[in-house]
Amino acid sequence: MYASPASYVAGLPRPDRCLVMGVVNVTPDSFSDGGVWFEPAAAIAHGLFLQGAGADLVDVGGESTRPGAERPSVREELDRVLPVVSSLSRQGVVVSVDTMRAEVAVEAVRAGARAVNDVSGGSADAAMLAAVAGLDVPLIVMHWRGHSTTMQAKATYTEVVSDVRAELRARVEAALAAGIRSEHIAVDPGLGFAKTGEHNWGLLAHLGSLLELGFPLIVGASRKAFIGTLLAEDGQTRPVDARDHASAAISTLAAAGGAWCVRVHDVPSSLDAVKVASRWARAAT
Ligand code: PMM
Repeated sequence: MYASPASYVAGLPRPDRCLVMGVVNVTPDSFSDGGVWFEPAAAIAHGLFLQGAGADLVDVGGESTRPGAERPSVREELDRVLPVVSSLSRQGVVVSVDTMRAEVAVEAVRAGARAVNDVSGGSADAAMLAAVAGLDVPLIVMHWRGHSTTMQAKATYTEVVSDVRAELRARVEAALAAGIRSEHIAVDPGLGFAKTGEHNWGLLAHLGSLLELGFPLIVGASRKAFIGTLLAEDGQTRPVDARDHASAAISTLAAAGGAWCVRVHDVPSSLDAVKVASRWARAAT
């Protein structure tokens, strides 16, 4: 059950366990926390809170990827993320910027971001991979098939695990060809992006197959709809704000399955979870 210990991404923290990435969505409409951290001061305070709670890194995003979401303009996205990235970075928080736009990635790294988290794996903006190569920072390459307005129509697979693995491999090869160093790449199955709940569970249950790509693996399950469906009672989906225990359970299993990092909204529960997984794995060796 226990895959080899989490590998490292150059330039990011290296605790002796799976990393915990806390999420700050500076958006009016993200499904998990939309609108709550939309004002810069609130987003900054939340980022500091997540760091204080033990987050190894804090992911700042200005574009909602909820199914059906409309995209903000580049200017709007920059205005959302830059003040937050720069303030958190100045205060010692390790920040990744969650963006599909090269221009936003470049400006965010100039403002202090230490990594780029592109949910499109460099597919949405033809300039992204070369830009990240030029910045010489880590890139999270997520599996993605299209923007939020169209993605659920693309949730068809011959076999989800091998299809996602092959598509991720192609994106990693594109990243390497663009000049991104291999020690700067992490991969992500993109739970919920052009995927049904069934697909998400299949991917979680086969993280080992994704580890075969040979890159650190990040898992972003926190508060997603498939958890709400699992925990539904009397036909009522479990509300977003009551999915953190299950999210932490997934963090435990992901860490035990060899994940390098989990991307979560509630940091304390997942930090405890990955500590348990790490201690358990040590006892098993
Ligand atoms: N999910 C969301 C946004 N960004 N980034 C990565 N690397 N992996 C994810 O699974 C992911 C992501 C959407 O969820 P949110 O609205 O809670 O941020």
